[in-house]
Amino acid sequence: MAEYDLKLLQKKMKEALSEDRYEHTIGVMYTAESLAMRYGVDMTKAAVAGLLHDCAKCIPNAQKIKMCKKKDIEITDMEEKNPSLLHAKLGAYLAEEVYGITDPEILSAIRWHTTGKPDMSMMDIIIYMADYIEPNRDKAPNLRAIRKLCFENIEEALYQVLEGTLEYLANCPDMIDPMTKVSYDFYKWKLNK
Ligand code: DGI
Ligand code: FE
Ligand code: FE
Repeated sequence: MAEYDLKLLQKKMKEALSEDRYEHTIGVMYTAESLAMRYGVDMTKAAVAGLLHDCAKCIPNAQKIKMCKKKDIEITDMEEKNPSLLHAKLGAYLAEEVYGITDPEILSAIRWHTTGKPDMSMMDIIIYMADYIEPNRDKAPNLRAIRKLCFENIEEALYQVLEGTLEYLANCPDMIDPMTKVSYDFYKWKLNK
């Protein structure tokens, strides 16, 4: 069983991220731990995934592209147009190669935290939702209700957030990442909507 030095990872994130992004990261870490308590998943792994989920966020976009090309990480057309989307897959790569994380559950949660994907694991869902509801967030609509719902029925909360993301992007449909849409379609089907 891998041991994680959470304090050391925190220190590394403080160096890698802007002040605001670091505050957000700590919020996601604690929120993910709370959701892990509620849903019976490994709290330490949730904390590590929360801490590292945005580890590539503050790399300038041009450099994100360069790094992906150098490391043979696939860049989709959508990511080419909107390179900030790359921070999820580049983050999973850095979590493994730079921060030494080998656990597939943690790496998957980082990889899919921006678009989601169909049939996410509970760890994936927890990081996706903790990112959305952590205490420093204040812009999303309906946050009060979504926060409460996360602790009652997290798949329903996930569905509502995916729906809201698509609604938000509805006036610029070519900005919608295909993965966001297939995630939404999957949960719409799964929850009989
Ligand atoms: O990195 P964070 O800001 O903490 O949060 P995040 O990783 O969820 O990324 C946030 C941005 O990603 C937010 O502005 C919404 C955007 N996003 C999510 N799905 C899509 C998307 N942007 C586009 N263009 N298309 C999507 O499908
Ligand atoms: Fe992110
Ligand atoms: Fe985030």
